[in-house]
Amino acid sequence: MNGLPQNLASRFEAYSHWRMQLAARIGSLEQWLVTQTLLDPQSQKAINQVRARLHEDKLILAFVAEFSRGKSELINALFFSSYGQRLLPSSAGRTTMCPTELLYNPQEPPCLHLLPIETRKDKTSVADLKHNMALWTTLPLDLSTPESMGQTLAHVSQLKKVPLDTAHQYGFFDTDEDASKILKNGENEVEIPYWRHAIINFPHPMLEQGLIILDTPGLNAIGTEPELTFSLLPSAHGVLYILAADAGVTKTDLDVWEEHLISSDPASKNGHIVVLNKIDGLWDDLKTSQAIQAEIDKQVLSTAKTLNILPEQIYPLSAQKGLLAKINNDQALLERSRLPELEHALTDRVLPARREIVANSTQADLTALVRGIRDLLDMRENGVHEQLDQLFIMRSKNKDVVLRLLEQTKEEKHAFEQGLARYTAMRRIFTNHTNALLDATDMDALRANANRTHLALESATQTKNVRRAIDTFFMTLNEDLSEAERQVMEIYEMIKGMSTQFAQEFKTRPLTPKQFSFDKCRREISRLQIAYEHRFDALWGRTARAKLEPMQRFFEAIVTRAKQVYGVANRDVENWLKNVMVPMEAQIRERNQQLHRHQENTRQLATATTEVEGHARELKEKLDAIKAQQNVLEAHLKIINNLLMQIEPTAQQHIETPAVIQ
Ligand SMILES: Nc1nc2c(ncn2[C@@H]2O[C@H](COP(=O)(O)OP(=O)(O)OP(=O)(O)O)[C@@H](O)[C@H]2O)c(=O)[nH]1
Ligand SMILES: [Mg+2]
Repeated sequence: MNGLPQNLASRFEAYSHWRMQLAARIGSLEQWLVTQTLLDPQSQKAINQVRARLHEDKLILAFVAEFSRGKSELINALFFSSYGQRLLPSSAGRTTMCPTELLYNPQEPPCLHLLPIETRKDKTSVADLKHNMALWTTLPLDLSTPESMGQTLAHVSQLKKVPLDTAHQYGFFDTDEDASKILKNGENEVEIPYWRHAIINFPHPMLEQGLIILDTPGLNAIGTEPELTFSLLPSAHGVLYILAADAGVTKTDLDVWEEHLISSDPASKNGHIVVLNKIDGLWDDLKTSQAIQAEIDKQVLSTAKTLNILPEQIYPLSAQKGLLAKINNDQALLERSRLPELEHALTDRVLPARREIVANSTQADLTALVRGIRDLLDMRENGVHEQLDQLFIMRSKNKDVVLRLLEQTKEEKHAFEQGLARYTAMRRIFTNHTNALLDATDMDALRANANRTHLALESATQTKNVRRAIDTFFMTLNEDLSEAERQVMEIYEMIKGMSTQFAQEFKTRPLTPKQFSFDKCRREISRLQIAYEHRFDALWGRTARAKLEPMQRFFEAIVTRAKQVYGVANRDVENWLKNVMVPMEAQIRERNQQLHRHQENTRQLATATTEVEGHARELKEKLDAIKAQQNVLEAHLKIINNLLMQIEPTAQQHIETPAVIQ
């Protein structure tokens, strides 16, 4: 046993294995499509992206709580017990001083990246600073002994003393109330965290497979970065909220819960996992195990009532005893710690939810791509049938009939060229809409909106003006999104109209263009707005006078998140624009080639009627080849679909490859 929760580790491994298998299967479909020249460059790019996304998929688990509830201890117990000691520092009082991400990037040696607290002086977000690693201090991580690793990781607890003014500049002790509490002995210096953010690059089996763990400092810590609330926590796939049985649910615990967990999205409250840690404090040798159990049950019920959640969402356990049990391989203590119950919850809830999202998005992307290829093959099949019909008529060797056919193909070609001219005109209109669409949601629009808000903030002296400025920022975002949605609708209707007309004129199957929606982006923006309102009330609800520096920092965190959401929406909309015309263009190309072939054939046959039989044979062979391609395509898709629908993948599972594609 390597100290990992076996069930969680093996299911996580199975999940990565499933992703890799899916990516490999999509890879062989791609290869085959290339050899059959059925893949245009744009579709090849799209299929590549699907594969890349499967490879790069991450699962982010965040641990959130007031200080000293045992977040770091729980992470150690869940993932790092094989090191025989605490890897992440965990001790009484405040310990983790900056948000700490644990991940693995194989492009770098194991190390600890630390972002100096001084970077909080300007408004650049941690997300942006991740692109400028020169500003970070990087320490190598010596994996040979747990002691040296522990020593390096102890940096996340480092503090430094600075004058109060300096602390203000970094966003600490913003309210007068905070400052007076800290400077009680007439000192002028205050202690603040040494680092702003830490990233531990560590080759651990689950991190290697794409798990990212986010350990946070006691979230009620004065001067918490708003970025944590607005960007880091909303992007986590699972959030564990930790309480301690010895402390109960204190006022500050509730503050953390309300500000950081339920405020971001009231509906997601049901997805959170709540841990009631330190139940070993209730273990009393003078009490029966039933009495202890009854005491734990009572605490769970009252916690559920306070948080307004179901008691089943709460996992009472002892992280410390769980860690100890794993280190000493003590099965009885491990069971008593009830840590395995939480491991099961992570396995049964967080992993399947993530898998379903990945499966659905992969399916959606593939469906659009495959529809185009199926249509292309159908068109080819119909084209050959048409030619065979013609040949049948030719068999009569009637000169008049042949001449009429020649005339007919000429007319068809003419009609097609006229259709093409209409298509070119439509492309121009498409470009205009595209520009309007991109203008509405591009980063420049967002930046301009943010700059206007910053200016408004600078001249706002009262809290209500600050609120108005930020409200206007959100209103503009929503208006821009509405405009973008209108443009998307216009583009969609235009392409749909065109393809219906095309299908009627050329007797092809009408294409249904892929739809695009900004719903996800809208949902994220509205989540951000809810989080802003909640946090705003908590931070400035009590004072009438707004303070510029913290306000700007607060607003900048909102902008950072909005930029991330826009970044994803822009990427998606650009992909959609690139791909939405592809099936229709493929149809046009195919029709053009078909007409050309028809004309050639009719002409040849008109002069050398004796070759009719040979030609019919050739066409039948072509038909067989197309049928074979259709079969192979469906066989590939069947495998991929089976994988996508697998509910419970295991690492060992083997998928049979049908004979047609071996
Ligand atoms: N008795 C008992 N103590 C625990 C348990 N889990 C953690 N502790 C102790 O509680 C103290 C705080 O634990 P940490 O893991 O540092 O808590 P944290 O939530 O990470 O705290 P910050 O990093 O300060 O935000 C440490 O002394 C731990 O040993 C537990 O299950 N039982
Ligand atoms: Mg900690």
